[in-house]
Amino acid sequence: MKSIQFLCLILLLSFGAKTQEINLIPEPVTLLKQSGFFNLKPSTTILLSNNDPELQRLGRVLAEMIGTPTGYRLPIRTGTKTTINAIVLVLEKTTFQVVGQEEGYSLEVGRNKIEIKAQTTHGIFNGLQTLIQLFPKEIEANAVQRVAWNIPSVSIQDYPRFAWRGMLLDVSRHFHNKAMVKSYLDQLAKFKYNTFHWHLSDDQGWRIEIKKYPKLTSVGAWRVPRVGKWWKRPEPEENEATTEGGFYTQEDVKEIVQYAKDRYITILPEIDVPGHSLAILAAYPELATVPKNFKVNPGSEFYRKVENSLDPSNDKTYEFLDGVFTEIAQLFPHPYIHIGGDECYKGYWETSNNCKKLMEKEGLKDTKELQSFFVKKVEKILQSKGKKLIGWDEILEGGLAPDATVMSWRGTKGGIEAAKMGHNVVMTPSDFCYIDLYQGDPILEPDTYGKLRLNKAYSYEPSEGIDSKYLLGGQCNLWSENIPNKRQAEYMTYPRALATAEVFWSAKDRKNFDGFAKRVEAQFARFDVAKINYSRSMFDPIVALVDKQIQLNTEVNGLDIHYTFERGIPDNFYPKAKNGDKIPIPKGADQIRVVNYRDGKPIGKILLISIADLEKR
Ligand code: TNX
Repeated sequence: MKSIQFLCLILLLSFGAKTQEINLIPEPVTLLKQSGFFNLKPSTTILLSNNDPELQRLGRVLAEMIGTPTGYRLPIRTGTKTTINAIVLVLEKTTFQVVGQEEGYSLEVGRNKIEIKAQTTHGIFNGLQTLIQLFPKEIEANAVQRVAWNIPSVSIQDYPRFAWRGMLLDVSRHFHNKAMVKSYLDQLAKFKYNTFHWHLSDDQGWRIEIKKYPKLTSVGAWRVPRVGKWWKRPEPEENEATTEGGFYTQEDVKEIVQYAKDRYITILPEIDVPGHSLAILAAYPELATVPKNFKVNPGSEFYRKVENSLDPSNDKTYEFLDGVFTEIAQLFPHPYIHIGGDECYKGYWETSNNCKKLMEKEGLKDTKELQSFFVKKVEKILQSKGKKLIGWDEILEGGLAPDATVMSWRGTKGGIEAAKMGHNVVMTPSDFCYIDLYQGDPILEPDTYGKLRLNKAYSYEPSEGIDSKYLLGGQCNLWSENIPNKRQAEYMTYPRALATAEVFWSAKDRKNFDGFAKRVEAQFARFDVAKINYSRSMFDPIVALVDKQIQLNTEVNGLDIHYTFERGIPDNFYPKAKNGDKIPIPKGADQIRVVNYRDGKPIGKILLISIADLEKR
């Protein structure tokens, strides 16, 4: 009898051991694995250290997160009496003596209880996200699952490296509705993002109700329906119905701001001016240097051919912006408003008499200084609403506004320069942080601009060349020219947003790509349960022409590469290459097919590319 009990115990422990895998993203500052696990039962109590209303809310949030997939209705109690079989949330002012302490937390999982301690409810919230990631993946389900709810014993101390951990979503190029935005925020919160940069206006659509300027949405939010290659789509026809688009009412915005706040995410609204303003001009043509019958752009080529910049010499422009920013400032609690400032085409300013006159009067030597004049005036408008200005790094050109913060996207130099001048910076260099770019071979991916693989996104080091005093943090950006829907938004966001989450949260010395890739894969399984899309492009072959030979590579370790120059579909019986091998091109070869295998199973897509294409690259 004894030996059977013993056997059962061994089985139980080994079952427990199987669930012991810990795959947290972002990686915590310190993590100590211990033996054993906590088993969650229907009787497990959520114990809150005090009556703080927000702590109480978080207790209910936790009960709900656990309730749906487990089917358990965990009781919630308040008190300090030590208990067993409890998840204890302790809000106390004992300080972490570290940077980012406001968001820090400790998490102890023992056999008898789980305890999260933090000095702020934001810290508690972060601890909860980590705790959920320690659960079996089925915790992500939205219906009851039958699994043992074991949580591996562990001791974690954690806090962020940077205070600003952002994600931009462009809702102009393609409109993404309220439900999509909420779902997107749900995911961001899991990876400890705390800033949602909402790109609300651009040439292809204005997306937020402004009561004072109703045409912004009745006209500016709608365009003619088009599909096809972005920038090559047929232009709007005269009198064609504008049926594609959408916008958020102010009630929607309030709801989303609150939804984000409940997840410890603040929303940074962006109104992109003075360039990228075609949707504004479609609604209010009088704000252009030469008013015309402007049309919201449907993805056709127009840059430089059609004016898309506001007239900086017109008082009405500033009156308009004052009206818009009054309402924006009231809707969004974020201390900043993003005014864009990027890629402003100034060709029409150059030929405008009013602009020339203004430049002469103000002693502005070129249109870059004219844009700087504009931005400085906008900064005053924002300040009058109690807001700080942030803009893309173009706002450096022609002179930076006195208190402006710079978002560095054209590489890192804008950020470096601004920080040297004593301005705050947020880093989002396109070659590391633009998740609208190709994540695998362009032949296998939807059209976009440049390339950004997962390992490159992961390799980013934000502090290079920048005094940490001015470095607020960074973000990654999902521009949506080629993001028609939620599934594609998720495909482009994950896994690269996991890399960025770690870049901006985790300690520098904890970074390790191989370990990260393994954790990403575990996260994929959780996404599957949560029905969130993601890209598996990190498993795809990488093919290049080097020294007149074909070089084969993989992005992650441990894959076998199989290939053929003949007309067959390669599998693991075909020739095998090692990572980095260079293969001579056989005479007459016009194409190569490559596929990766792992442990005898195909993984990733089959890549077919012509030698001619490779030569062109
Ligand atoms: C540049 S980043 C832009 C966006 C595009 C993006 C595409 C920035 C400030 N401007 O308008 O969508 O590239 O990658």
